[in-house]
Amino acid sequence: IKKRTKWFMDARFGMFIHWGLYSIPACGEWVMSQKEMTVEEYRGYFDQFDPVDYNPKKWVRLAKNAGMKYVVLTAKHHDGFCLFDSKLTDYKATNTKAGRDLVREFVDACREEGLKVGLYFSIIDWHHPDFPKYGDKQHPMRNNEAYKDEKIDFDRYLDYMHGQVRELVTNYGRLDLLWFDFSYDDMTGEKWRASDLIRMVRTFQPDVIIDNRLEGAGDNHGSIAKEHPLIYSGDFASPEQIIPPEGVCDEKGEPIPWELCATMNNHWGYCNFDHQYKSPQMLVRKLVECVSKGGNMILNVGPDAKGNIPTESVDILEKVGKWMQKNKES
Ligand code: JFZ
Repeated sequence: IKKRTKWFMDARFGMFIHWGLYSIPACGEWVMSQKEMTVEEYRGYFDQFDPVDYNPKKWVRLAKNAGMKYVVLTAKHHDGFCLFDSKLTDYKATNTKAGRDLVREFVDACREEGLKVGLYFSIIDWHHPDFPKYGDKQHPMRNNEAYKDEKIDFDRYLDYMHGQVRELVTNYGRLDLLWFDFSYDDMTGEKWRASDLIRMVRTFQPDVIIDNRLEGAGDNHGSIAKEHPLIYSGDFASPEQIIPPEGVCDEKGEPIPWELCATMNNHWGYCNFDHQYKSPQMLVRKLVECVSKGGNMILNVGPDAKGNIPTESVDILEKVGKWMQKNKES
């Protein structure tokens, strides 16, 4: 097991935060794709975005009091909207009513509270003109005949995507974790020029730990468990929602780092009609099960459009925190 994953293996419990323009329609982060919205239609949320209650210190303190040791925020999700001040696009928080780099404040808050900092970055981008549309499995315009014969320059998209990752790894000091999401179909690492991407990341952030989703997602762990992992195989496996019954092992049967990503209800992004929250008891049991099998759990919250974590989630995290406090090693 690589040395850089030590803190991660010790940390065991983190907070995932899915937050962006999709918090406004309040029905999950896939709304643009689910409702097959055009870039123009979706732009309405960009014009509306005004997170008056954004206070990442509050989020980070909540995480810390729940016993979490790291926090990962969606710097950019599939919709392409950037919470950070990318020089490569106008489609960013800086140009909304928020008027500032929201990732910067998040990173500062984590450091101030002494938690490790992670950024989620979607390699999928439904806003960029050079991203494949018609016939793609999940693009909002996948069924729109108007895009059938459209010529795109995918390399131009990749230059843009790599450029944004470069901004993230050079403009915010030392990052602890990068969470790329995700390869699908035949979009394996090479199609994203993932070897170059990771080499670039490593020149600036030799110790950052990286998930395994440049190679796949869900059940497909990619080459991380193989004898000769690819350079972009990542530092940890990222099973989703379901705890692997035996943990995650490599080909020789040796355990490898992994992290269950789980959300409290049934959505990642804020959803105002999803009240199906797991109980604090169930979440503690899940965490204990992950840890007993050598894994981490990253538990998701979806703040609303103003920047407030739903009260249900706050309540659950406070109860989890009480259990952590009572049972922590002295
Ligand atoms: C991905 C995102 O699409 C989703 O919005 C969220 O950010 C989540 C943490 O990650 O969701 C996936 C991606 C791939 C699989 C499942 C969920 N998969 O292949 O099983």
